[in-house]
Amino acid sequence: MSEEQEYLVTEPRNHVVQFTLNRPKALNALNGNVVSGIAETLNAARDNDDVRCVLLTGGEKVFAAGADIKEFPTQTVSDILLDSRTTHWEAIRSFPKPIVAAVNGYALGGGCELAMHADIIIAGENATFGQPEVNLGIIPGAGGTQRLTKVVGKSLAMKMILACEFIDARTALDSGLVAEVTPKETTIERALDLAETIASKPPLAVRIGKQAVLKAFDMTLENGLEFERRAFATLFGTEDKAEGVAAFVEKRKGDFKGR
Ligand code: DAK
Repeated sequence: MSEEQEYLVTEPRNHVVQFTLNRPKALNALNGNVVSGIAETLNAARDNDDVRCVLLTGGEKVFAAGADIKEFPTQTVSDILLDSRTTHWEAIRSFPKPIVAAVNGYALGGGCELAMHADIIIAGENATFGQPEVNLGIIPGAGGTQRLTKVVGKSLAMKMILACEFIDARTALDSGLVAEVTPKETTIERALDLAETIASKPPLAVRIGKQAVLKAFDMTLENGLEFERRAFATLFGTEDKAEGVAAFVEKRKGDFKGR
């Protein structure tokens, strides 16, 4: 991986695109180029039927130490309000296919927020999560106050956001922020295996399953259950459902087309 490339996009497994942050000297700080690179990659992956799952990682040492603070001194209120990064974050938020994050080392500020945009986080034993923006006189700006609180609860979120205390991988696991903790050497491999497994499933069911789970965050239980009922019924009309059921009955592996 060349030092000049601030990120790398690869296709390490069938139907899986991997986005690797690559600014190790700046602890993978998310500058404008990288944030727009993530959005562009996801927009392309969204429109490519061959892509069924995305893996986000920063490698074995660090995920991302937040937005690039060195871009902050010249930024004004209107710069931030009109910042194209808001559109880029929206592209990440609304990406309809599954995202798995492999997090080693620091995931701070925008880095923690980026990880929380993933649907599943696999953390290395060396992972450290935090939202230290208050140290800079600001607050999290890419959903951290909302998503972290919904995932880990009020008290821990307040401790992380107001006192800027970091949490380690085990605490992240105990609080539900991450799905698994692995040795740092195997985090990416485990996340890739998971991404490949997801990519082998019926794509429409996976996509609608993601949508339905996310509804739990912003709908009442009643509305969420109604969404689920309708989505469940809709999937009964798909070719993938016919193939999945036939494959089960015939004791073979399903061949899913996403239709
Ligand atoms: N930005 C730029 N450079 C960074 C950086 C960052 N966030 N974090 C680290 N670096 C750089 C350091 O400046 C240093 O560079 P050199 O001095 O060698 O040139 C190099 O990475 C190594 O860092 P340290 O020497 O500090 O390494 P340590 O091991 O001593 O400390 C640390 C590691 C992660 C604890 C420390 O670097 C640190 O506290 N970093 C800052 C963490 C932070 O405050 N993160 C939050 C940033 S604010 C937006 C949405 C969201 C956001 C912004 C806009 N919109 C929708 C518009 C998000 C905001 C943020 O994330």
